[in-house]
Amino acid sequence: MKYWNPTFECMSREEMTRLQTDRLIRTVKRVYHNVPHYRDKMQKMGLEPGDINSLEDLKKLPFTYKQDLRDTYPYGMFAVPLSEIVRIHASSGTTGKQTVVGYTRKDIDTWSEIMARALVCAKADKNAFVHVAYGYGLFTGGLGVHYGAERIGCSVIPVSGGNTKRQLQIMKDFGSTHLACTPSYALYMSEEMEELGIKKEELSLKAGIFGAEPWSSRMRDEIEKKLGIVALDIYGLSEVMGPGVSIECECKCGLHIAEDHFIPEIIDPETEEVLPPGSVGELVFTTITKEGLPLIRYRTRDLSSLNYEKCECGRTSVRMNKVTGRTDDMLIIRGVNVFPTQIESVLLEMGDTSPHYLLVVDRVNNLDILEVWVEMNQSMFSDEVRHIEQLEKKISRQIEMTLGIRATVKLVEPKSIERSQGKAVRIVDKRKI
Ligand code: DLL
Repeated sequence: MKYWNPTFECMSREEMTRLQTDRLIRTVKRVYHNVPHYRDKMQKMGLEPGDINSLEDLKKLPFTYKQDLRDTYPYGMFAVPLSEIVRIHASSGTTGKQTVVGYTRKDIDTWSEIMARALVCAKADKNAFVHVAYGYGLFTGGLGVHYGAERIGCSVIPVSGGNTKRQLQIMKDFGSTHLACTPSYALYMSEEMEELGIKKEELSLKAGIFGAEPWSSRMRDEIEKKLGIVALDIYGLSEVMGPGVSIECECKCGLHIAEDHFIPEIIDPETEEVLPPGSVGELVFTTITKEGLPLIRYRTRDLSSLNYEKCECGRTSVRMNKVTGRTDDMLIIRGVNVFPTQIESVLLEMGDTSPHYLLVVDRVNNLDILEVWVEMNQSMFSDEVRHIEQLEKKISRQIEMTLGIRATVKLVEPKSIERSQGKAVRIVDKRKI
């Protein structure tokens, strides 16, 4: 099987434009009538649904930001009654509150369809054993891949994350052919294999779909060599759908966007102007088939560029180049999105420290580690070491409870974190990806 759905994956540009235009017009009508937040925004701009008649008109529409979802937390931007929602997922917000996303039955169906396309790019078929080591739960990775693999008829092994030794045992014994996890976890697994004396020849792995964090071609080479597989990049974000918004094909030169469901644009994040194909800028997506949470011109904060040239694989959908960075300060630590402001909220809530802190991120043995340096206040500085250690543990526990990531907290002397003249420097990222 070369394609999952050639009708849509290999559509001519003219047909795609027609389809997108038709779906865009319908989406704009739907959000205008069903989502007060969009109606207000459009009315303030003097826009009515009737003003949107072509893809060219897209740029007239207002942007949507993560902040909009926060302002309407949890369900304010949903475009259907809650009785129509069959699934909820969530991802990190910039502070305490999560960004909540909801899916109707049709949305889950669409998501399964695009994930099936993605897995077919990695040559999965009915005989494949798809080992899902993305986390299950509010994160979209686990269930997203799961439903796509079931749609094809693969045997899904829903391992979820963690317990690497057990993962490897299962992979060996159950005959996993396709691995889905973050690229850094794939690399970590390969090192554990060396440690445990498991040879890649003992596994049945053929391919992997790795994403949820940025990774380089150097990292791809290493994963492919160590695991003896084809490693493909998969991109997505909860707000837009989850994994599967775009996927690499065997040509490994850009990720095909499921354009029949999401219209991409690249903008200059400062001027907000739409940039011509090929330019690097911020990716913006408009969903054109989603029912639960349709989003108009959603600002991803991810940096990439678009390539409309024909791909050798035969798919005609536009490709986005690998994401090279972000326009904000979001960190991805072991696949978990972390905003410095979330850590700041935890520190402020606990109130025992000064508000000067630094996040030090590194990658040791292919696993991300996070250290949070926090300045003690004067009174604590004279305290006993035992108290200081207790507080470090307490903060660390609180961070894990709130953000779901483990961090080593180091209380440092007052005034020891460098003060900045301008914007505070909160992050030292030592990872070489
Ligand atoms: O990470 C969805 C996903 C799950 C994608 C599994 C791929 C595989 P969020 O947790 O909402 O969703 O995080 C979305 O992660 O805006 C990017 O910054 C980053 N990201 C996701 N995939 C890639 C990738 C999932 N392939 C945010 N390369 C996005 C670089 C990626 N960054």
